[in-house]
Amino acid sequence: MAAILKCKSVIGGSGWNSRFFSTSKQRLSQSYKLVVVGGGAGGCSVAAKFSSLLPKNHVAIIEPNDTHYYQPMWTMVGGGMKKLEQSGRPMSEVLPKNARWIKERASKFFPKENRLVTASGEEINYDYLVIAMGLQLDYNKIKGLPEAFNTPGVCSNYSTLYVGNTLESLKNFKEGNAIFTFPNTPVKCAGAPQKAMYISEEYLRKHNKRDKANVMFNTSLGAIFGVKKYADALEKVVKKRNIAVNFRHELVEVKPDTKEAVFRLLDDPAGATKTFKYEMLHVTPPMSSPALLRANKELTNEAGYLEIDKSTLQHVRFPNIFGIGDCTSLPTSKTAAAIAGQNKIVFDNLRFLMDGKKLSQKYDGYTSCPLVTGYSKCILAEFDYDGKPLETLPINQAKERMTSFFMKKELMPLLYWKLMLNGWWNGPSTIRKILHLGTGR
Ligand code: FAD
Ligand code: UQ1
Repeated sequence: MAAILKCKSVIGGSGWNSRFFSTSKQRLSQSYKLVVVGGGAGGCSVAAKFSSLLPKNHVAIIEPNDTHYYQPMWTMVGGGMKKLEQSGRPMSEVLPKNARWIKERASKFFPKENRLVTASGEEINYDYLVIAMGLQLDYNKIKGLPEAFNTPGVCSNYSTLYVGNTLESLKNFKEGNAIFTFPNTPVKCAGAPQKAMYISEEYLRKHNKRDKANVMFNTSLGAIFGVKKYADALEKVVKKRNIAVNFRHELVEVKPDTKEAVFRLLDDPAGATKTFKYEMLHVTPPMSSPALLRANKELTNEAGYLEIDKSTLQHVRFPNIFGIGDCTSLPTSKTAAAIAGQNKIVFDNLRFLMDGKKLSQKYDGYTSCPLVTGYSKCILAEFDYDGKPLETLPINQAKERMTSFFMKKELMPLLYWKLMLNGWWNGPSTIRKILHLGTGR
């Protein structure tokens, strides 16, 4: 009965979706010109662009969540500069009005048959598909988590559930190690683990607890940042602020009873571990491509990411599938800023494909990481696939600046909610070209 009612309500609409038909007594099948899986930063911005191009309800977005979060704000939430509520908006308000929202989880892809099935068993057919499913957080790969988040001092800016613990841990900090971790997997916003640390370090200084704190960055990586220009700047910051950096340390266990964190020493051939006492432990979890995507070997590369061409963003085996954002194989740092650089490429190339034209737009790997170094300063890293800085402003952005901090804290959220999610922000490349006129960058 529910199925029949649903069918009626959509038949009442116009356009593509009127090709609804029942494949069995229980199961409905829907068809769309374009289906977007995921209504996060990438899915929402691409769907907005196509919804203005195509007639009403020719685009469908599959997204199960009620709330859309502006995740970059969680760094500020952790430091008490913003409230968690400010980072979320109802999904119904951010998804394009011209598109149909299928409030479900996609559960299986059949790319050879141009269809997928949702968790409720509904079949969705498409002519074109954009996959924008983000990353999965794997807290449970660390022994003792997530349970230890219910104990003093354990926090994580990466989840709405635990970001509130960060300020709480700082307020309650008495004496001991404040440890900030970086996992042995790709992560979203690779700068965010150390942003949490710089803000916390300044908090402890401001509240006269710094001399009681031993601040340390225990990272699985072998360098503080992947791009030399910004790594050099950050090395000076940690030195100046007396922060210890322990490279090739991977968090493997949290023992809340004894307030100990166990790290695997990645360069030790025998796989030895080292245990640190903590008063505060900020965890950046291991992350992976969503399990459902990883399960489909036709769509993914060996590491489980959606395998797309790094220039055109078209799938390497299925020409009518494109990808955007964190769930893809693109060899660049996974950020919302990168998505701003990708969404016009996906839009143009997919539009060209629909019109039988050549895919001529090429993504250069642009990404950006506003490396907040405290409550008023920021290093604004911007770079491409080759790790070559691609700075928007005609100043040295590797320098800690209040202007960069203001952009990160106040301007970026506006840019995101007002422009990017409506499909009107394609990254700063045009601004950069104007500001760098004559310099060839
Ligand atoms: P997401 O925005 O995560 O969206 C994925 C969507 O897919 C979700 O809505 C999810 O519900 C949906 N989905 C998942 N599985 C399914 C399924 N089976 N069916 C249907 N839908 C599904 N970026 C910056 O540019 N600058 C920053 O300063 C910055 N700081 C950050 C700080 C933190 C603490 C964090 C966590 C992130 C930060 N980022 C920053 C990174 C940025 O938020 C992400 O790169 C960006 O949100 C990725 O967008 P996405 O669309 O790929 O994934
Ligand atoms: C950006 O475009 C963007 O997406 C909206 C972000 O995400 C929040 C960013 O953090 C940054 C830095 C950019 C890049 C934009 C400019 C103006 C440098």
